Amino acid sequence: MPEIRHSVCALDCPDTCSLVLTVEDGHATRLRGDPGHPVTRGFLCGKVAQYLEREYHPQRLLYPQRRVGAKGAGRFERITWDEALDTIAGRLRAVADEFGPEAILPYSYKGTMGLLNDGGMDRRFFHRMGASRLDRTICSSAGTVGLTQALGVRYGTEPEQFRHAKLILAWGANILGTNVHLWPFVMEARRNGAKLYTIDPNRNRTGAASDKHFFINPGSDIALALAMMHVIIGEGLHDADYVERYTEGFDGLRARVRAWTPQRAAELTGIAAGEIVQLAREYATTRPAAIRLNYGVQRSERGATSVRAIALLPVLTGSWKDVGGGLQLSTSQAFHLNRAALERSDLQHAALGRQARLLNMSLLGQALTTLDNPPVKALVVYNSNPAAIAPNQNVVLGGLRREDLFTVVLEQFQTDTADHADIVLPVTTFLEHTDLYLAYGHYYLQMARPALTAPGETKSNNHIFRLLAARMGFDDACLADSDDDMIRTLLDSPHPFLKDITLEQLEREHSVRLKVSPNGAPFLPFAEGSFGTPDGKCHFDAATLDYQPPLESRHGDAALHSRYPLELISPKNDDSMNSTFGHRDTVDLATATLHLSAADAGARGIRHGCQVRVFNDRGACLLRASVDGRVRPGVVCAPSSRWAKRAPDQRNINALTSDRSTDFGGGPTFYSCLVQVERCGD
Ligand SMILES: Nc1nc2c(c(=O)[nH]1)N[C@H]1C(S)=C(S)[C@@H](COP(=O)(O)OP(=O)(O)OC[C@H]3O[C@@H](n4cnc5c(=O)[nH]c(N)nc54)[C@H](O)[C@@H]3O)O[C@H]1N2
Ligand SMILES: Nc1nc2c(c(=O)[nH]1)N[C@H]1C(S)=C(S)[C@@H](COP(=O)(O)OP(=O)(O)OC[C@H]3O[C@@H](n4cnc5c(=O)[nH]c(N)nc54)[C@H](O)[C@@H]3O)O[C@H]1N2
Ligand code: SF4
Ligand SMILES: [Mo]
Repeated sequence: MPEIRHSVCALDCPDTCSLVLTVEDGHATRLRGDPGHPVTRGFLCGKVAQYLEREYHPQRLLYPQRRVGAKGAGRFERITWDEALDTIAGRLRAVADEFGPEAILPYSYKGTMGLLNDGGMDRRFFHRMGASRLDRTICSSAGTVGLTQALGVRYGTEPEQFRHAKLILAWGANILGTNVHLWPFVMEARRNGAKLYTIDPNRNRTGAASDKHFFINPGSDIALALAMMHVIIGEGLHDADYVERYTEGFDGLRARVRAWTPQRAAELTGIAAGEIVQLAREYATTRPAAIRLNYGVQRSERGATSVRAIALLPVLTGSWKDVGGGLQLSTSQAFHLNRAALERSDLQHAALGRQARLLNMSLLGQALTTLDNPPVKALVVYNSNPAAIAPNQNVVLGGLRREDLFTVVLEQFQTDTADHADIVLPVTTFLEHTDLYLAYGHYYLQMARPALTAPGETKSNNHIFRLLAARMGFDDACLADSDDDMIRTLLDSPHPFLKDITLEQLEREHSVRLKVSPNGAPFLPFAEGSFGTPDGKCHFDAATLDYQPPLESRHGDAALHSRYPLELISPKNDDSMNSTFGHRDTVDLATATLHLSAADAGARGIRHGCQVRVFNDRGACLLRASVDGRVRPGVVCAPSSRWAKRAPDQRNINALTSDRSTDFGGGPTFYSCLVQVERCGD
């Protein structure tokens, strides 16, 4: 008899879907979205609708392995768990003895969003050891700072309320590609007369499906936001009462934006002045107006300030008062789980007598090749594929190929990074282990139990770090906590949003709405101010709100731009998840593509479908040209990220991207990247 089991999609996606699995004789035969979940609403994105292909793929890693070929060559032999754990514990101990424990670096990101397997026993283990700490900046740290500077806290409009909007701005947000469960709410709003506008250098599927698409030059969003404020304040369209009650620094803002005329912004953004005026007026006078801001804008050199400037718009117009107004970048900070007790950073003090050093993950290449006192001698990678996704890939690969670096990789598949490991450990998928899930695109907390048996000798991250702790001889009781102990620890929080939510309730109901508002009423976080600042007000702080074009842009370093005249962006591919699913041929094809304008193609003798070489001073990679109107002249776009090893030159787009940091937050500037393109085949 088929059995129905529940799970939660653990991929790094705002939607965090509730899943329903049909299981027959222990084998999953069907995976679908939970029809009862208010955001999942019974459907899945294309990539996870086919997740069973990945779950049962013949290339799944099932046993521990030891490298027998050169680093990067991908030749391994099977070993036992005992051998693997003994080797790792022995090498880590030797490194700590000779160079100090900070010579050991954990490297992880969001292969899973499950709180235990993302940052549970691993954190306790590395803190107990006194290893270097990793600053997890690769994705959203610039936006995190920008949003916090604006609102004091990182949450916003509920996805369910977008259905009430009359104007929706998708600002650097590919809703259909990266946040598809918002789309039904957008469509419901449109059926009721709402307009959807997209602001993006790349006319992707969402742009093509919108009422109006504004092609904006990469990294110039601050100029657009400031000019919109110029119009809104200049024409008296702001909400004077809201501004008076709940903000500080309006006079400074008024003075600051006076110089930001639409004409000035038009030159920088590439959007005509008349269009900017029209957009500002429409945004300020249509109620409710909701902004879906996503992380695209903050992967540029002024990324944090871009987010901050945009997040001030609904404050200026008082849009936070409206059901269906406001802005969403993330909802994650509403989940006030007890992360401190989960991670136990206090354990560092026992090991080192102080906090361990903090290394920026976006500068991995530099950390592996130039760092001293101590150098990084051991690297433990899990939930991430840095050889494919980290910027400045040639430097990263140089580091990963160091003969004196001991590298452990916990993986489901033999990725580019796993090819560089000394030891590879096979791990479970989210369908096979217990975990607790917050979300960054809605307000439901969810828990999942294993729905399927772990295949081969796979184990969860959380369990592997428990085993490693024992092998190292660490006997702190918290290093032996069970998964359930750790979930209870997370739920042990005094915050009212989590009031009375228990493991037992989550077990029963799978998904529980945070107590953000009574009886499911719309959550209006800033309707009456209540910003997350010390005085509860939003501070415009205009003295620090200004715009300089990115160095790597058409208005930046003129000498560089004359050699590399094209602005490269490498946004997310619709049907994959960063480098996850890189084993699929369809994904490889889509992420081996460079979109360019007919003018830029024609000037270089490039025809649709021919091979091109993209290059700059950091490196080069080979892609297939697509001449298709997705970008304007001067911009090229390569959906990311393929497995580099599948490329003819073993490189992907990150061979081009820069590891220069954003204005705040230490984020990478993937989308501030100047390149040249040449034809190199048919
Ligand atoms: N299908 C799919 N879904 C995903 C992912 C994936 O790889 N594939 N990745 C997940 C992850 S890790 C994340 S962080 C989220 C990210 O989700 P998003 O932030 O939506 O994704 P991005 O592709 O980074 O950027 C969104 C849009 O910003 C545009 N953009 C780039 N530069 C600029 C700019 O300077 N200004 C403006 N206005 N727009 C710009 C891009 O062209 C893109 O269309 O998605 C998650 N979901
Ligand atoms: N050029 C360019 N580069 C980018 C971006 C871009 O837009 N353009 N986006 C950046 C962003 S926003 C992000 S978030 C990063 C994403 O970079 P990563 O976080 O490295 O994401 P993935 O490439 O999806 O790799 C995740 C890996 O974790 C593995 N995994 C899944 N579940 C588990 C588990 O339970 N345990 C273990 N041990 N492994 C597991 C998967 O098999 C997969 O290989 O990429 C960044 N890189
Ligand atoms: S990747 Fe996102 S949209 Fe797709 S199933 Fe997972 S949570 Fe849902
Ligand atoms: Mo991300």
